[in-house]
Amino acid sequence: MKTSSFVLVAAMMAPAMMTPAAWANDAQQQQGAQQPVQAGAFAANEGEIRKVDKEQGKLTIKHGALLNLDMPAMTMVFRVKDPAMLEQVSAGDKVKLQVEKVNGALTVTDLAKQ
Ligand SMILES: [Cu+2]
Repeated sequence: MKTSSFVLVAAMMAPAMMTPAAWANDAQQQQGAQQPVQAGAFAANEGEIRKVDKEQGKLTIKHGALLNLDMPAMTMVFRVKDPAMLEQVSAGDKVKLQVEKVNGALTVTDLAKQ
C-alpha cells in the first residue's frame, strides 16, 4: 500500500508543479493578443456631431460604417449611455464612437473627440 500511495502522490504533484508556469505563459499570451482587439473595439468608428439634444438625451451623428451593427454610413439619432457625453461634444465636432444596441435602442457607449 505504501508504495502505490507514493506513486500516486508523485503522479499528482508533477502536473501541479508545472501548472503555475503554464498559466503565467497563457496569461501573457492572452494579454498580448487581446490588447489590439480592445484598442480596435473601443471608439473604433468615426463620426461627426450634428446636433446635441440635452433635453432628450440624444445625439445626432453623421457616422461612418458601423461594422458591429452591420450598418452603412449615415446620419442618425442615437441615445447616449452616459448623459455626461452630451457635455463633452458640440455640433461640428469630429468624434470616435462605439455604438451598441442597449435594450433595443442604438446607444453610443463610448465617445471621444478626435
Ligand atoms: Cu446609422
